[in-house]
Amino acid sequence: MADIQTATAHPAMQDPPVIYRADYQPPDWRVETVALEFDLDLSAAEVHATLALVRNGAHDRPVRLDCDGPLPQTLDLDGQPVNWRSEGHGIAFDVPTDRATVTLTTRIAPDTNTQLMGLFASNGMLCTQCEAEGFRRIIPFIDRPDNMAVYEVLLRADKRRFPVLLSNGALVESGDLEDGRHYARWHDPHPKPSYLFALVAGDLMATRDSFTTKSGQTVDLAIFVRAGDEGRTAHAMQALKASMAWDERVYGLEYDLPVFNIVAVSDFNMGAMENKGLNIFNSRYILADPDTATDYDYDAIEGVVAHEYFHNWSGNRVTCRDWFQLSLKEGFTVYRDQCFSADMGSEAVKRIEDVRMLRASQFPEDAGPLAHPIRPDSYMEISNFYTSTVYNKGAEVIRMMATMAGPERFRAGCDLYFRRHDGEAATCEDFVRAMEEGASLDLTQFRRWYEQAGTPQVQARLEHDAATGTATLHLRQNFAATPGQPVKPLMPIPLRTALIDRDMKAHRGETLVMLTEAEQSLQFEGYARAPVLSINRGFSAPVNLDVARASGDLAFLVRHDDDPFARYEALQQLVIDRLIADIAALDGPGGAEDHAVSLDEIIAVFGDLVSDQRIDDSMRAEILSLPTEAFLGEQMLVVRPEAIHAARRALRKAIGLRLLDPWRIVHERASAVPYSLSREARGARKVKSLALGYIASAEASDAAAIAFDQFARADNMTDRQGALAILASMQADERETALDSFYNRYQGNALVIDKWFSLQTGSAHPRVHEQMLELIRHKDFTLTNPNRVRALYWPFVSNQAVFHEASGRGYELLTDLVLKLDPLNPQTTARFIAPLGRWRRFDEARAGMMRGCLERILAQPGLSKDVTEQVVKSLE
Ligand code: 0A1
Ligand code: ZN
Repeated sequence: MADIQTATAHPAMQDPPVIYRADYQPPDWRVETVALEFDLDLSAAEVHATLALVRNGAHDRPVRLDCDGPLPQTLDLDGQPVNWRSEGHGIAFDVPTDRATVTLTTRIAPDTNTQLMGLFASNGMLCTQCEAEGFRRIIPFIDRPDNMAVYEVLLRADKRRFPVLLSNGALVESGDLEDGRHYARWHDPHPKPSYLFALVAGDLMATRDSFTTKSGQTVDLAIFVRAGDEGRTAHAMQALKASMAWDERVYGLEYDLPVFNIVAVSDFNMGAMENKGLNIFNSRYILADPDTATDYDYDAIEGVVAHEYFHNWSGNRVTCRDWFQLSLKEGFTVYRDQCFSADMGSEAVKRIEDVRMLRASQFPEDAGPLAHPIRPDSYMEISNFYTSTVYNKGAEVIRMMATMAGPERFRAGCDLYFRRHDGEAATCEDFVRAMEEGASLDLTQFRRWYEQAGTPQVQARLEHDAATGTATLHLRQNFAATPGQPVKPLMPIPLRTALIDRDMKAHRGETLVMLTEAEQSLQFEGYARAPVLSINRGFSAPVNLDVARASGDLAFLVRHDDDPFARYEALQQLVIDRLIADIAALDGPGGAEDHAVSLDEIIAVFGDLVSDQRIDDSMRAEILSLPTEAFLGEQMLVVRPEAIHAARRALRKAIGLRLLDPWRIVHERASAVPYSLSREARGARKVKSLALGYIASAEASDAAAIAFDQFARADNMTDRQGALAILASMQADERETALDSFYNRYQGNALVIDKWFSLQTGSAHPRVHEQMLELIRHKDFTLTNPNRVRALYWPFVSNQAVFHEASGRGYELLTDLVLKLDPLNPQTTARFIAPLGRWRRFDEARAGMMRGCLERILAQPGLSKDVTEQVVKSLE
C-alpha cells in the first residue's frame, strides 16, 4: 500500500488523504434494496431510508456508511435503535447478523446547497446530482459504484408548487394527500450504484414523444422544462430518438425501461447526468430554437443528449467498479457519441472539431502539472478527475482499438464486453480483455495507454532512393516525463499512412503502420519519384507529430490529399510554421532561419480553397480558420502572448486584405441562402461569419457596417452571434449599439445572456480587462450559477493576450474569483486552477506572478480539498 505521507506531500494534502487505485478492496457490506421516502420542500427535505444490508464475505468488520452532510437523526437496526459512531467521513456500527435492515432518517436544506451536489434547489425546483459522491449528502450510505442496489422511491410534496415528481425507473402509483400535498412512487428494477440515483420535483412542462425499440417495446419519452421553455425542446427530442435508433443499429443495444425522462435545470456543475431513466441536464444542452441557439449549440445538444443516452449501456448496465475506472464509461461513451455525431453530420468536420478540442484542452493538460493517465493511480478529490484526459483522450484510446481491429472485430469485442459484464461493476482491464478476445487483438503493449500520462512525440521522415525506387519511412517515438512518471516505456502507436504520387496526385492504398519500437523503418517499393508522405491520417493516434517535410509538400497535401483531416492538418502546419517564423522575426533579423512557406504561398492556398468546389462550406470554414493563439502558444517553448497576438493578427489582416474580393463574394453568396437546418444552409452560415471575420481583419472601411447589417438582419442566432462576435472586437459605434440591442432583446433568457457575457470577455477589443471589471459588477452576474460564472470567466482566461497581460492583473482577477467562489462551489472553482498552473510555460516575470497567485489561494483558510489538490499539484 502506498504511503500517503510521502516526503514531497504538501501538508495540506495529508488530510483528507490521497486514495490509491492499488488499495481497492471489495465492500465489506452491500445494500441489496433501498426504499427511500422524501418529504420535499425547498428549505427542508426529510428523508426516510430502509436499507437491506448483506455481509459481503466472511469477516466481522462493522458496517461503515459514507456521510458528507446530514448525520442520521434516527438509525435503527432491525427495528432497534443503534449506537453508531462517527468514523472519518462517515459513521460506523456493528451488526451481529449477516443480513440486517437499517432504517434511518435525515433532514436536508436544499436551498442552502450551493455546491449543487446531493439534493439542491434550482429556480424553485428540486433536483439531485449524485455522481460521483453526492448521494452521501442525502443519506449516509455505502456510496461507491460497486455497491449496486434496487431502488424504490416515494416522493411527497405540495401539489401546487411541485406538480411533477420524478425518480428513476417507472411510475408505480401516484395520488393526492391531505393539505394539498401529493405523492408518486417510482421503482427501478435494474440494480444500480447510488451515483445513478435521481429525483426531481417541480412545476415543469413536458414535451412528450415515444420510441418503439427493435423488439417492439414502446418507450414513453419526455423532456421536462420550466414553463415557457417547452417550445425549445424539439431538437433534443429528435436527438434522443436518433440516439436510441443509432445504438440499436450500430451496437445492437436496446433501451430497457418503459420510460425515459429528461429534465433541464439551469444551475448545474457539469453538462448533464445519465441517471437511470431520468437524465438531468444543464439547460444549455436541451433548449434550442433558431432565434436563441447557434448551429454549434444545436450540435452540442445532439452530442450531449446522445452521450447521456449511450451511458445507459456504457455506464449504467455496465458500470465502474471504482472511480479510477471512470474512463471505462466516459472514454467509451465519448467515442460512441463522437461516432454518432459523425454519422448525423459530416465525419470529416466532426473529426477536425474533436481533434481541435483535444489539442486545446487535453494536450496542455497532459503536458502540465495536472497530467494523469486516463486511468489515474491516485486522487484526493474525484471531482477533479472528470477531465479532458479521462473523457477525450479516453475516447482516443478506444478509437485506436477500433482502428486496429476494424469495424466488425471492434463490434465483436464490444458485444463480448456487454454480454460478459452486463449488470456488473467492471474495470478498464475487463474492457481490454473483452476487446482482446472478441476482436482477436493482442493488447499487451497497448495497455500502456491506460497507464501512462503525457502525449507521445513521433518523428517521421521519408527517404527516397531513386535508383531502387524505394521510399523508406523512418519513425521514432519519445515521451517527455510527467509528474510521477519519469521514465516512459514504449507505446504502440497506430499511424494511418499513405504515400501520395506527385504525378497521379493519388496513393495506392492506405497502410496502418504500427510504431511499437523506439525507432522503426519501413520500406515501400516501386516509387520512381519521391512520393509525398501523408501520415496520422484521420488523427489515428493522439500524438504530437514532427514530420520532416518541405513546405511545398505541405501545400501539395492541402490541395491533393484525399483524407480531409490530412488536408486540414497540412494547412494548419503551413500556417503554424509561417507564424512561428514571423514571431521569431519580430525580434529583428538574425534570428532562426526561415524555412516556412512564404506569405504569398499561404495566400495562394487560401485563395484556392475559398472557392474549391470539392469541399463543402462547413469544411471550407474549418480548414480556413487560423489556429488559436493558445494553440500557437503550445507550439512554443516559452509562450509569448503579445508576439503571438501580433503575428496572428498581421497574418489575418494579410489574408483578409489580399483576398478581400473572394471573401466578399463568399459572404454575399452565403447570405443569400435562406435559414434551414440543412447541411448546406448550416455550412453557408459557418462560412459567412468566417468571411465576415476576414473582411473585418482587413480593416475594410465598410466592415463594421457589413457586420452590423448581418447582425441586424439575422433571422437566426448563428448569424446574429457570428456578427456580434466580430463587432465585439471592433472599436466602432456599431459595437455598443449591437451589444445593447442584443442584451435588451434577450433580457431574461439566461442562456443567451450568457452569450452576451462571453462575447465581450472573449473578444480582441483593447479594453477587455476594463469591460471584464464592469461585467463582474453587472446586475446579471452571479456567483451562484455555474453557467454564468463560466460564461464570464472562461473566455477571459482563454483569451491568451488578455489573461496573460504583462501587468498580471488578469491573474489577480482570476485569483479573486477562486477565493470568492470556493466557499460556495468548490467543484466549479477547481476547474479554474489549471490556467494558473501553466506557469512553467511562461517567462520568469509571468511565472512568478502566476505562482504568487497560486500561493495566495493556498493561504486561504478553509480551502476546499478540490481546490487544494489542484493548487498543490500545480505548485509542485
Ligand atoms: N457522468 C456525467 C458527468 C457528470 C459528472 C459529475 C457530475 O457532478 C456534478 C455531473 C455530471 C457525464 O459524463 O455526462
Ligand atoms: Zn459521460
